[in-house]
Amino acid sequence: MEDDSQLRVTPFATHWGTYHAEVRGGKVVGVRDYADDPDPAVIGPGIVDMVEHPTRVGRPMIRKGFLEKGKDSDRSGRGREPFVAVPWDEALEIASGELDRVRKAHGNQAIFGGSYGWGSAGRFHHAQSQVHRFLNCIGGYTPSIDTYSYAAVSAISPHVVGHFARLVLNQATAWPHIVENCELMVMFGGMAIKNAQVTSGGVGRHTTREALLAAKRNGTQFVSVSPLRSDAIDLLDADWVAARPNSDTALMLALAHTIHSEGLHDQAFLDRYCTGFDRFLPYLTGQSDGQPKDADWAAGICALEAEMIRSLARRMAGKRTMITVSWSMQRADHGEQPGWMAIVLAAMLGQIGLPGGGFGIGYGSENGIGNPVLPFKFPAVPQGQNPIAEGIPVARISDALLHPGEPYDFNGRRTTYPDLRLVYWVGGNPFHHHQDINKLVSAFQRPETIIVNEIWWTPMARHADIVLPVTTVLEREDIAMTHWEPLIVAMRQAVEPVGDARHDYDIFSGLAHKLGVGETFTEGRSPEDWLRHLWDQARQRAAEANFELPSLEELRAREMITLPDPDRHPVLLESFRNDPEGNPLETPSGKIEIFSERIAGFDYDDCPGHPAWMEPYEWLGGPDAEHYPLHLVSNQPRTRLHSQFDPGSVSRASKIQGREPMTMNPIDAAARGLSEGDVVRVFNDRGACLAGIILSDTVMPGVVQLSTGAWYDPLEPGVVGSLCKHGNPNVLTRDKGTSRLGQGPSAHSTLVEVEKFEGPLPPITAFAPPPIKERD
Ligand SMILES: Nc1nc2c(c(=O)[nH]1)N[C@H]1C(S)=C(S)[C@@H](COP(=O)(O)OP(=O)(O)OC[C@H]3O[C@@H](n4cnc5c(=O)[nH]c(N)nc54)[C@H](O)[C@@H]3O)O[C@H]1N2
Ligand SMILES: Nc1nc2c(c(=O)[nH]1)N[C@H]1C(S)=C(S)[C@@H](COP(=O)(O)OP(=O)(O)OC[C@H]3O[C@@H](n4cnc5c(=O)[nH]c(N)nc54)[C@H](O)[C@@H]3O)O[C@H]1N2
Ligand SMILES: [Mo]
Repeated sequence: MEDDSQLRVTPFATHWGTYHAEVRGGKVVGVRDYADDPDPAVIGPGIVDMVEHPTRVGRPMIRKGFLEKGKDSDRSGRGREPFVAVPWDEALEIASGELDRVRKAHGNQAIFGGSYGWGSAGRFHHAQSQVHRFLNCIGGYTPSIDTYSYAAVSAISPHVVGHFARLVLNQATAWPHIVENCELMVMFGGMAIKNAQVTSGGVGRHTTREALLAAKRNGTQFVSVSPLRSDAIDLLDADWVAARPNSDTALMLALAHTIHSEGLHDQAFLDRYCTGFDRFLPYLTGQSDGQPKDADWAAGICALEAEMIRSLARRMAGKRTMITVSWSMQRADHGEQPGWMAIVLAAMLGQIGLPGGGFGIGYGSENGIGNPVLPFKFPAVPQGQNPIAEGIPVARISDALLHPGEPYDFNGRRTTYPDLRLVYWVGGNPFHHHQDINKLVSAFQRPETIIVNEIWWTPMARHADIVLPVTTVLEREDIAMTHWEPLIVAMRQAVEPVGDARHDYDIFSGLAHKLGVGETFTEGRSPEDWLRHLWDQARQRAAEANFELPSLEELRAREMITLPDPDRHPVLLESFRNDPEGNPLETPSGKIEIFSERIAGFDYDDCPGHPAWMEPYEWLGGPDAEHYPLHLVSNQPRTRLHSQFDPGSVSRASKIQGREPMTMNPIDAAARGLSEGDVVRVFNDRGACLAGIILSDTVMPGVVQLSTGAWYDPLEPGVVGSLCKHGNPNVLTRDKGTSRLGQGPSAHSTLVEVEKFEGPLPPITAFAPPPIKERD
């Protein structure tokens, strides 16, 4: 018998790192960082007190009004009414009954299963795969298209250079080439090391910091264009270009203008590898609209010195230059433009396809970008076929719920929103991630039924009708394997499931059985059978690419294995450069499209046929700045992944009087009589939240920085427009697509005002469970 008081350590993986859980007496008491990790994430220990946290859902729960009246309940009770605990079988009976009712009465397209979100690492218990597979087994669902991470740039990328994930991300020039060859790295959006804590699917060694420092030692110079000095680590000695937020496209145009007007561009590269420079040039020079896009013009837009812009352009033309663009930049109004313009600028420098030159989109946004990608794909849980072809752009969820049947444009198509009656959300938290939460609250009062599988009482769970409790990674067996990282981890169960929590797989098996498709969903496999099945496939695929993977037994015995470095480290577009006719791009012309006939053919005023500067709907250079003079940077949090573990120790330690910290420049604070540690009200016409003040000159004047992820905590639950007591910036952001082309989220175009919060501070309630009633 195992001695219960002994310390056990078991391996597991998360999106932010690889760990051993320390377990004593059946409880998780600590985590140890992966020994070979040179730069472990700060996020790690946040998991320890979350396993048995009071916010664990624990038992299946139904909103009181829904339990009584089902689809005819008062839907404004969501987020407000108490929940009632019910036995598993009853919960599954009610949930499967609703799925069946909706698909029969309204068709499967009335079920929204897009269910965006990151869930947890692990190949089998992958929340999105599980929900999609299940819904496909019962006839399909309305899916969502693209990601919150990079919807705008991934929509435009195939028109101008090629598939975003397959080409721009997977073939990103690997760090060793940058270290060896890059002389100047110009980083639009900086390269926030806080974000490189994370890779979707798991991280072994955190390599971004050491790669940057190796480049620095090798003589690379850095320029960081960002509202935050902290977006480049101090040791890089980067030149900080504090351009007005959202003005990057204008800055890039001006760099291009100087390069062209001084004859520093590579005409031979443009002729051989690109189309449409001649159609773009009249815009650049001002021949077509009377406004040269020169440094003097951009200086006014970006609030920078024209001479600085000119000298940066000359430096870029004189060196092996890598232009990088963070994903943040395209989560802004007209977010399609900066990525496209960066490609055009790099094409004018003529270094695309050379090691250490050209462009990259997403270095630092995740650790995996710039890692040599494995030359084979790991298997995933098969999702089956979805008979419902039409999906909605991922960030159009509120519009879809509020405007069924209404038309909208998306990437060259004009279609209508479906009539959604039931929402099934698994592994995501839209009350964290979606813009304009007040609009979302009213949107989520529309569907007849909302089902959520969740581990914790997140704001999404609190706004559901049926909440089914799920296990954490520490309560199940899995395998972490992703082509971004050479480390494969046998994730072992550390503790028994907490309360009545079940795996998503078991929940969907139960629902599938009730709906008569149990066998179709499970294929007769237990979770362990599925793991073996996936691992067998992984071994086979690896073997075909000449990588040898051990048996599952051996993997578990060794706990984790590191695959050898692939022979080839990619240089983005190298093969195209070497032989453009033999290796044409997947664009209509087979070349880099500086002017796109296809995009021009869509005839969108918010995304013309070549990259262009268009004012964002809201920015410091526009009229709204008169009332709301501060630009809000709602970037990714350092202390957590999105909203995950917000009630955990690491995130909580960062709060100020319990509120999410907001960093502002001392000049702006002084103008408002604010001091470090004050609680403020941050507001605009869309909403308001509280936040705690940190003063720092690492934030440029005119900008405030409030990370995403504080659990939405309305003063008046369920009420549209309520103050968020805690500091979720998405009560302030606008819910508008980047353009009709990408329809991506545009959170980074937001203006606010800040004032001292007077009066007694309302207590935080998001970190306690909602009211729960026992059955009468
Ligand atoms: N203002 C603003 N908003 C933003 C952004 C921004 O820059 N600014 N960024 C956007 C971006 S890029 C993204 S990717 C999104 C992220 O948005 P999300 O991915 O929705 O955020 P998470 O907090 O990671 O939500 C994951 C949820 O899954 C749950 N979960 C974890 N494991 C499991 C599991 O095994 N099963 C089930 N059923 N649930 C599980 C967690 O408890 C958590 O509630 O946010 C977006 N929102
Ligand atoms: N710790 C941690 N890491 C994460 C995540 C997390 O939640 N936590 N989430 C992961 C996910 S899902 C994603 S998609 C990536 C996102 O990666 P990014 O999109 O790169 O991340 P952000 O933190 O939103 O933004 C990076 C920086 O861009 C700057 N910025 C904002 N607006 C502008 C602008 O208009 N111009 C310029 N020049 N700069 C601007 C901000 O100062 C910000 O710090 O991060 C991943 N990494
Ligand atoms: Mo993301």
